[in-house]
Amino acid sequence: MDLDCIGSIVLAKYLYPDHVPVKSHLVHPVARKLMNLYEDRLGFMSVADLKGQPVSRMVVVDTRSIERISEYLRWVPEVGAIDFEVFDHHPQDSKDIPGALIHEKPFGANTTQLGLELTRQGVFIEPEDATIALTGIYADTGNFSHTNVTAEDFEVASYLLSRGASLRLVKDFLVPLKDKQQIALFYEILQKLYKQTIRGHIVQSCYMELEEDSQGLGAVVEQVFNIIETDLLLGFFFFPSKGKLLVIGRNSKSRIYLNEIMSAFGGGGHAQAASATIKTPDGPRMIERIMKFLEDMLAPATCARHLMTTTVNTLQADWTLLEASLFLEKVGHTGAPVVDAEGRLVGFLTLRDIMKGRKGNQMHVAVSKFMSRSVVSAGPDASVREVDDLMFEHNIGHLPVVLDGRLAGLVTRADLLDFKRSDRRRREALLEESGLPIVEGGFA
Ligand SMILES: [Mn+2]
Repeated sequence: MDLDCIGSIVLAKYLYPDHVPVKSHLVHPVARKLMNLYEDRLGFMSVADLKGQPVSRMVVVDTRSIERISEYLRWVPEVGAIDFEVFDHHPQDSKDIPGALIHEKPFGANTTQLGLELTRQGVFIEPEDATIALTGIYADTGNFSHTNVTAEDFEVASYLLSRGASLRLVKDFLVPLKDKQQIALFYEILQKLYKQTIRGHIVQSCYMELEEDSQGLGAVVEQVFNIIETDLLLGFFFFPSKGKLLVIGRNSKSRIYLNEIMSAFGGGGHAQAASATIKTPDGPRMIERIMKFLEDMLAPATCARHLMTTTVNTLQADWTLLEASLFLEKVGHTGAPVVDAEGRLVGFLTLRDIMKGRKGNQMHVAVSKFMSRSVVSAGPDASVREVDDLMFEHNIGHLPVVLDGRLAGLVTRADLLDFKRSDRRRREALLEESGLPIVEGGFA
């Protein structure tokens, strides 16, 4: 629904007072401001509200294509029983709604056709509706500057002004050229989206070749991201004349860090929104490499269960400090989790705790008296990042992993460092293998 479409709807309501306007799920970005202000007044029902409703007539405005109204027919039980009446200013098309009564007038704006009918019938139009309709005419005629403008467009505009349309509001609803380019891009991206599932994540991407670096590409990608359903959205914009590929990404999953993925080839940003600029003479080839890299990066995340040792040397709560001390010496540890007879984690005892007992001559006392009881632990599914944060925040060298209260394993600082080191090496090797060069970073 663009401005001319909404203008047409508002006037169609006068011609067909017993009909109900139905809102498309795709509102043109250019019409959003007007919709925000007038949505209540327009009194739309949603396409979903049509579900199971017996529909006998549909009045279609600003399009005559059956494809463009398919969303409206999805829930209607008997499409064959519907009488269609169409008001359009586009030329005939092979996708015309079959059997429809079509009113076709080649006016600059479609709103003009409905407005002309109202002037003939002498119908009284409210000032707010006149404003909405006039906005539609201004939008589709390029402020009366396009070559499609007809005398009727002026005639209806004049009538709407006389009915109290506000030119100040009309001007406010129309957007400048820069935004128009963005809107065109927005629609092109929507058309070109390619959907795939990578390791269980929905990834939508599009590829476009552009001549000029267009300002606000990030904002356009953002708009697309807001209306589609996806985990990841990647916009690839290749500038052949500049030998440059711009990658703009958006992400809705909390466990995916897009900034880390982008930083691998010189980009950056945030976990949810990041971008990179890569010098390359061959955009499509570079994208292949990036997607391969992405597939590896989206591998199921390493978590505590992968880092931990499952054969943990544990202490029993009822052992004496002396027994515990001898045991730790034997296994060469500086501390160990303490479990009860059922294997439940009840505390943690370190050599430092034992020192205290030794100083106080209490080596015969039970471990449970000297152990710390508030043990920091993690679940088996805790991410590497969470494990890292816990160990750093609490300044601990051992992190017990607990499942249903029972000790399932133990992550040590050495386990964590080993993992980080090998993970870094793995990424570096992958990058080298993929041939992704590092040039300049960027935010979008
Ligand atoms: Mn139109």
